Amino acid sequence: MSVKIHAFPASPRSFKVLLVANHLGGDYELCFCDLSKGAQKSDLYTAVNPNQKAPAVEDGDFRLWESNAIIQYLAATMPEAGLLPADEKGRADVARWMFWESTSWDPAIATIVFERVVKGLFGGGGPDAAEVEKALQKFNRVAGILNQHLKGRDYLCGDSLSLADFAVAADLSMAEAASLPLEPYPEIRRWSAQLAELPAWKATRAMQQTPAAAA
Ligand SMILES: N[C@@H](CCC(=O)N[C@@H](CS)C(=O)NCC(=O)O)C(=O)O
Repeated sequence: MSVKIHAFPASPRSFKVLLVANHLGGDYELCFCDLSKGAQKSDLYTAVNPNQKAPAVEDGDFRLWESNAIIQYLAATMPEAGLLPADEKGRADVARWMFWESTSWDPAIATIVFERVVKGLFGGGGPDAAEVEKALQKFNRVAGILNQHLKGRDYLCGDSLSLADFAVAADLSMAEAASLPLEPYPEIRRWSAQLAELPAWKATRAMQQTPAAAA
């Protein structure tokens, strides 16, 4: 793997891509996309990702955006890491949780993170209580599903770590900062604590703390 990863390590979607890249141990070049300075809106970056959002990847002249598509691509370049099951049903199971992440889990958490953390950091004012309340209701609905699924399981899919664990757990990288209400979900707390012990998680966390230094 030798790709350019455009990312803002503090944000959960960028965290997800860097986490997988770090786990795969590949050599990549981090291109710091400073969302706090509007770097995602530059002409140069817009040519890479017309959505003007991070993350994005360049592998030669191949450009890819959408964090789940990116991690799928990275994992596919290193099948020996075993993050994508070899069998159809196993792969479908991983895909199911990744789609669930982008349609249910990420939107609920992203709103809470935006209202409680991002707005404050980027000078957008205080949290909108009604938005937070709506997002918390969504969060509790989907967190209940995840918590139930994790009962008796170490990983989301099968008996080993997969891309699904990384995709879903990455959204919790801001759990503390955004005061996500995880107390009623012991299985989620157990599972995410286990992922947080991975060397790749620790390495990515360190990049989050000093994003500019890592760039
Ligand atoms: N579905 C996209 C979401 C990307 C996204 O919304 N990124 C946010 C940061 S986490 C962003 O770049 N926001 C900047 C903006 O909207 O101006 C993915 O998973 O890659």
